[in-house]
Amino acid sequence: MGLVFTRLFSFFGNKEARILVLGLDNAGKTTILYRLQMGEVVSTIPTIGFNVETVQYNNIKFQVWDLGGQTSIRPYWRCYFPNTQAIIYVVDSSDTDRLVIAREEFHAILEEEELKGAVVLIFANKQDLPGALDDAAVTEALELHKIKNRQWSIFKTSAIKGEGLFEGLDWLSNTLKSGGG
Ligand SMILES: Nc1nc2c(ncn2[C@@H]2O[C@H](COP(=O)(O)OP(=O)(O)OP(=O)(O)O)[C@@H](O)[C@H]2O)c(=O)[nH]1
Ligand SMILES: [Mg+2]
Repeated sequence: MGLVFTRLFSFFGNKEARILVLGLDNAGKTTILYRLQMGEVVSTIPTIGFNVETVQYNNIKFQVWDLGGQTSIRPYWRCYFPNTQAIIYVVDSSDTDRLVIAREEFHAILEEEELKGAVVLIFANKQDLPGALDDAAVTEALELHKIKNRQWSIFKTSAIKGEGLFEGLDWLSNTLKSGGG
């Protein structure tokens, strides 16, 4: 009860949400973070550790944590799991060779007890690249139909062109406002 109250209070009182941005290295997570925060494409280097920024949108203050996705640092993702309302899972839709790994990492995240209540937004990123799979194909490849007891949605994005990102945040803020996460 105490915990529920605290969460409701922090949510509706301050309208804050803690969001983790996860996905394989090179998926575009850091590019997305700064696109959302500054509205610009920044040049990135692979993230060792994390970046965290606040994004104010639709009356919600999103505290967005962008974690490095390299194989050797993925085990540290779990340090950031507690008190997370939502996950943005970013996929490089043109990196078809690694979609199997992306799927495995994704389903491992869904199994995590601490993330049981988190809603999930999937970004099928890099839609501007030739050969990028569309949202239906990424849905299939990630086996999203297997998701149970959780609100989720997928959006086609291009962080470089700035497409699809705020449509995803719209879905996220509406879902969180109506009690998800
Ligand atoms: N064409 C294209 N390139 C993109 C897009 N989003 C990101 N990139 C590029 O992909 C590369 C990796 O982007 P990052 O944002 O650094 O990837 P990351 O997911 O943060 O990678 P890690 O920090 O290693 O986990 C960069 O060269 C970006 O410019 C996109 O939508 N389209
Ligand atoms: Mg990064």
